[in-house]
Order: sequence, then C-alpha cells, then structure tokens
Amino acid sequence: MTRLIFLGPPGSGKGTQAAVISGSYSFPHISTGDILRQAVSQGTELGQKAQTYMDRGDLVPDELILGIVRDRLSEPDAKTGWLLDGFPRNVEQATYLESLLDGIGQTCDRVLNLQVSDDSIVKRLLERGRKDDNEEVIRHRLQVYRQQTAPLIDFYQSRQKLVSVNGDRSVEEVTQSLKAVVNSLAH
Ligand code: B4P
Repeated sequence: MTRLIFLGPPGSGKGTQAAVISGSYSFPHISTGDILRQAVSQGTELGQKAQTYMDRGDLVPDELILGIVRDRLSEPDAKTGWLLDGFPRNVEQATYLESLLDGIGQTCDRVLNLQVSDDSIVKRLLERGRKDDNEEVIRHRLQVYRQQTAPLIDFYQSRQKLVSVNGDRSVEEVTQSLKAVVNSLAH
C-alpha cells in the first residue's frame, strides 16, 4: 500500500510524473488541478467558481477544494493507496489532510518534492500554452507558490516525510529517481 504526495512549483512536472508513476504502480492519481479543469470544462457550479482564480494564477479557495479531496479519498479505489498531485497547496490544506487521514487510520508515506529552477518553469509552461500559461500569470503562480506552498517543505520535513528530487532533468531521469523512492518503501 503506497500513499504519496507530489509537491513542487507550478510546471515542475507533478502532473507528468504522477501519471507515469500511478500507471506503473496501479494506484489512483488524484489531481486537484485536473478535477478543477474538468469542472470548468463541464461548466459546473464548482467550475464557475474556480475559473476566475485559476485564470489569475491564484489558489482556488480551500472551501471549494477540501470536500472534493475528502470525497475522492473515500472512494473504493483509494482504500489501497493513492497519489495526490497538487494537493495540499498550503498549510491549511496540509493540516486538514493530516486530520482527515488520522480519522480514517491512514498516513502518507512520502512527500516527493520536485525542485526546478524558475527559468525552466517559465520556459516549460510557455511551451505548454494552457490558458493559465502566459508569462504574467506564470510569474504570479510562482509568487503564490513561494508564499503559500513552499512552507509545506518545512511542514513535511519536520514530519520526516519529505524527499526532494531534482526535477530539472529529462522526464525519464526524474521518473527513475521517483521510482527509486517508491521501491524503497516497504509494502
Ligand atoms: P496544477 O494542475 O496542479 O498544475 P501545475 O502546477 O501548473 O503543473 P504541474 O507541476 O502538474 O506540471 P506539469 O507536469 O503539467 O494547478 C493548476 C491550477 O489549479 C493552480 O494554479 C490553482 O489555481 C488550481 N489548483 C490546483 N490544485 C489546487 C489546490 N489544492 N488548492 C487550490 N488551488 C488549486 O508540467 C508542465 C509542463 O512541463 C508540461 O508541458 C510538461 O510536458 C513539461 N515537463 C514536465 N516535466 C518535464 C521535464 N522533466 N523536462 C521538460 N519538460 C517537462
């Protein structure tokens, strides 16, 4: 049973690597970014509320996210492991997740922190060209990351969960490093 969190700045490759790793080990890939983008494209109430924040590069308010993660983690496929990609994004979300997992007798095994330089991030995201990938919004997302998400590095370091991986390499090289961590976990 493996439970992982992928942490890192926007464009660090969380989604890219989470798709590969969850495919290789067959545990569900839970991406709050994907859930939100799907809600936007379907025009649901959640999507309509979330869109303005996403377009600006701000975090969507916690009250829109926490219930989604709680419900998703209670689905049958998440009983035997999961990979959270893009959640938690701030200390409030991390604290919520910790008490949620406590309540269901679970804990996360490792937090994999992808480290990538700002220059590579801007280059990658401009190439990706999603709606929220223009330079001004990318710079704002990096600022939001530093203020709200980067404190989670200390949060998980102090709980001895954090493993940092150099994400400034090819997709295959980063995958190899991540697999080495997953394989080192006793199951
Ligand atoms: P996310 O969907 O989480 O996306 P991201 O941070 O932009 O990208 P990620 O790190 O997954 O990068 P990717 O693999 O795609 O967030 C989007 C928005 O949703 C947030 O701004 C926020 O508004 C909202 N949101 C999501 N979760 C939230 C939460 N919990 N609370 C509040 N709001 C939330 O890679 C990027 C590009 O780089 C791709 O084109 C990829 O092909 C390329 N790439 C990847 N690895 C590479 C490598 N090694 N070398 C070269 N290129 C690489």
